[in-house]
Amino acid sequence: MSIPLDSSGPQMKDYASSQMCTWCDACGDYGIWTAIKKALVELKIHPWQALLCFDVGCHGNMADKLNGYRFHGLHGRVIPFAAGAKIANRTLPVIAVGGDGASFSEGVGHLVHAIRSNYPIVFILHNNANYGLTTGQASALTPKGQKMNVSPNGIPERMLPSMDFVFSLQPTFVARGFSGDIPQLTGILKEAIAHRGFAFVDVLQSCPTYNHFATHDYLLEHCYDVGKEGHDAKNFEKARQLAVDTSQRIATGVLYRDEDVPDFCEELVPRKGKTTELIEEVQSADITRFYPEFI
Ligand SMILES: Cc1ncc(C[n+]2csc(CCOP(=O)(O)OP(=O)(O)O)c2C)c(N)n1
Repeated sequence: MSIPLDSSGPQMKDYASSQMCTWCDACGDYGIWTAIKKALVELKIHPWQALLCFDVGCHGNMADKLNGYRFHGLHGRVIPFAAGAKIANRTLPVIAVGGDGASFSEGVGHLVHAIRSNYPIVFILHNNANYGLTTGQASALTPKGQKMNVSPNGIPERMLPSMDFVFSLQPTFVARGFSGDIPQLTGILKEAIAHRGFAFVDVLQSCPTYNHFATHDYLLEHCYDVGKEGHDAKNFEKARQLAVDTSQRIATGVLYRDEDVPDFCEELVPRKGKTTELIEEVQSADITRFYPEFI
């Protein structure tokens, strides 16, 4: 993908917004918010050179907490918005941000097709294992038996095995980060932005108000960096195993990457050889002659 570079580069303050953050004290959203800005700054991408798309939820409230081109859509629908924008203008890095509720329930179909289509966008999953904004209901990623606000007897359903599910769809980039490790997450996001196709980044985040099972301290104790243990991110089976087995330790870092698969835009025959982008080809057309047919 082509990332517009500017040797002068932005600074963190260029991404600052005048809106106050409203997340709870110690929410993992602060760490993810910081890592997104740091990754863009370190890649020398100015706020006007990227598009950030947000789902609805606590994470989605980031939409006005940073400066730049941002789109705040409907619950569960961030991926189609982001993919559409990317298809219209392939020169633009596009980052979509969604919660685990939105992404593995309301919008799970979009995630399936984004991976299958290999849309060249980054998808950051704010994985707090619950529906945060609506006050702590269970999501598909809440463990079975866990007591939640409106489930005092514990969750009756099995947890959706999200990573196994993602790997079953033949992804081209899968990473996992932790909201408490901002330097590592910044590096992961930089690699995701540079990836050729769809980059799935699962970020385990603390939710001190509603998630009392995978707390910041628990994640801090269990997460380790696979990059420091010599993991080969080309090894699909090993990556899948590392992603799925979190019983003893939780593998973080870039787990899997395949840069040899063409992305969705590269596969579009009508776009082959075009030097323009779709947004440059928009023309006004006179459709008044069709009115009588529909009135
Ligand atoms: C289609 C639809 N269903 C439900 C809602 C209500 N709703 C808004 S935010 C939210 C919870 C979001 O949870 P998640 O996606 O996990 O994000 P988080 O708040 O945890 O960051 C829900 C259920 C909605 N706005 N639209």
